[in-house]
Amino acid sequence: MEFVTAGESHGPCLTAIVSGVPAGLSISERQINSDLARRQSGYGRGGRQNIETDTVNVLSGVRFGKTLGSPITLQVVNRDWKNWTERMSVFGPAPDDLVREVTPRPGHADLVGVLKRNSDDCRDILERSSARETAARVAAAGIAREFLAELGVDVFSYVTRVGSVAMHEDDPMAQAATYRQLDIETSSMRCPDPDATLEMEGEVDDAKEAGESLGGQFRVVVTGLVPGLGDYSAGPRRLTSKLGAAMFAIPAIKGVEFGLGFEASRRVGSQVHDPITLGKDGYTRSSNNAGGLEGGMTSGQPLIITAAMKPIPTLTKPLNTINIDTLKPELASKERSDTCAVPAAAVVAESEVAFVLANAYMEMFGSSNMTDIKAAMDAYKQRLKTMSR
Ligand code: EPS
Repeated sequence: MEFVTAGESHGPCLTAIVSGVPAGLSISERQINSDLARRQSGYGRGGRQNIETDTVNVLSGVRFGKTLGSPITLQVVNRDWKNWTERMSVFGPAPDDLVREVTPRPGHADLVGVLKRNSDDCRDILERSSARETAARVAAAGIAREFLAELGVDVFSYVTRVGSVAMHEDDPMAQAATYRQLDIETSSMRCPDPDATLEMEGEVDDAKEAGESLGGQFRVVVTGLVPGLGDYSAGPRRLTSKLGAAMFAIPAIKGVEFGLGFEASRRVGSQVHDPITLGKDGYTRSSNNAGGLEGGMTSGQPLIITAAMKPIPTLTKPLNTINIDTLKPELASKERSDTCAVPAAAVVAESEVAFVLANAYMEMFGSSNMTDIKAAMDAYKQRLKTMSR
């Protein structure tokens, strides 16, 4: 399963084409729309989210609610486009009164992008490097999520840190899969701890007041996985490498940890590795410090990935930059932006992870149609049962 997205932040729409989807998978617009709404949520988002109510139009590849096995086209219309028709016109000369973006924002793709593309307008770059594009990814991954749901796999995320405020967890690897999704989704920061949520909101208020932006950390948790997805036999086939690449494909992600992550490097072996035991359903572990990955494969325990997001580069109290026209020092441009988008980034990360896992399932159990895939998975599960009896 592959996807490609297209579309500028203030163009007419965002589009995603998802290919390689098995036939016979039930798709619901409602489910994709609820993921799109979650991506728009979070305390600290900017004015754009008041303009947009992202919803998906499914334009190909689905008939009577089920996938055909042909490419699926998904469209998310940009409601803000109506305010940008002249500045973002597809054809015709640029308007005489066009104001070019000439003060690149440190931390964004603006400067390196204009150098690379030989452009005199940072807007040529920022329209695509904007995290608005992630709406298309979330829509695309809606297909992967439906696929995983049919195989009994659930993907969720929660925010653990915003700036200097961290949610307290005694043993994150033991707790991560136990949070109630209702508690996460009803928190304005998508954090299951109500006290931490309030503190995070305060942190956002202070940052906004100071013209600052904030990053943070979140975890993606996946339950219901079969053991053995991925491979140990070659580096690029390790699920860890694929998941790592997918996480770093999200704008602003600066660090990714699997399971205990960096903490594992500080402990002795016996305090890291998860003892193997036999439970009623076969082999299991008495802890999950590995975060569900061993030897580049799923262990059958919940997959737990933690990621760190840097603060958004657009500041209302901007940093110094150089005007690319005059080559004189100036303050960076003040694009409308978010103070904090960590809760949204966590939803995007769910999407990236879902795509990787959907592919890992198809690699193992086939890709033509859901009936055959489920039969292959059931046979595999049956064999695992007999191996632990
Ligand atoms: C975003 C839409 C954008 C930004 C944000 C993400 O809207 P606009 O640029 O029209 O205000 O709010 O983009 C960035 C954080 C960024 O760095 O580019 C969205 O829909 O997620």
